[in-house]
Amino acid sequence: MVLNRGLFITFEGIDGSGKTLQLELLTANLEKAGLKYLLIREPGGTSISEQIRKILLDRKNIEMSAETELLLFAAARAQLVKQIVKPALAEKTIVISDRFFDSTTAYQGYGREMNVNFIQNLNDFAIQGLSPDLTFYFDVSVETALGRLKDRTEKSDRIDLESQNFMERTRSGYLKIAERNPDRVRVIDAERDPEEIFKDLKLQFDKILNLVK
Ligand code: Z5A
Repeated sequence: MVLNRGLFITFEGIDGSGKTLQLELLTANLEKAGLKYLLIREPGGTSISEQIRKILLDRKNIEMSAETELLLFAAARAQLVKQIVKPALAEKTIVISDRFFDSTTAYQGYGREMNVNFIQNLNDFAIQGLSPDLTFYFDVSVETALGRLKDRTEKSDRIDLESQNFMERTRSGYLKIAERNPDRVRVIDAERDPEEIFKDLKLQFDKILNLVK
């Protein structure tokens, strides 16, 4: 694969899947190897998108409608893509994002049971022709995820307060996304120990780095 721009990699999974821990392990590894990368998270990553993040995750905003939530995630992403991701990729940077458009399809589309086709069109509008080169989806059962999160109740945000059924629908949404995008989405069994998961992730990541070198 020869890319005339940098590499865009996204990490996805339900809350408690351990993707953030894996991101930390991966970026520590990239630093050791002296590779330049840009780490971003969604929603967020620009001043405007971080302001939107606060509104989205604030537990006080319980009255937020599903439509408002969807549009705010899309708005935060549109700003991030235009202001940060596209310029970084044009400079051949490796951009790694903790969540991207699959989160909207999985959480708002499948979790909230909104129209998935409409959401995909909205995602397309927000990303202006950009798509990740590779997505790592960390798959865990809802029971495992909840077990990992049980000590985190005080830090819970508005979306963390959703029901177990919502999490089940979101997880099965992710599995559908992976099935429909086999070239882009790699499913990682995230039920294992962090070290074992990382070995798997690193192997796959190194392969893609070698391909674009
Ligand atoms: N959201 C949305 O609805 N629509 C969208 O379009 C977008 C997002 C972009 C953002 O929250 C929320 O917005 C998120 C989805 C929604 N809500 N939910 N729910 P965030 O950015 O604050 O957080 P997050 O991305 O959901 O998750 P996180 O806090 O970064 O957690 P994580 O990545 O799932 O896992 P972790 O922090 O790496 O691990 C969780 C715990 O498990 C921690 O104590 C670890 O030490 C432990 N852990 C990790 N791996 C393991 C293994 N392998 N074994 C045992 N224990 C482990």
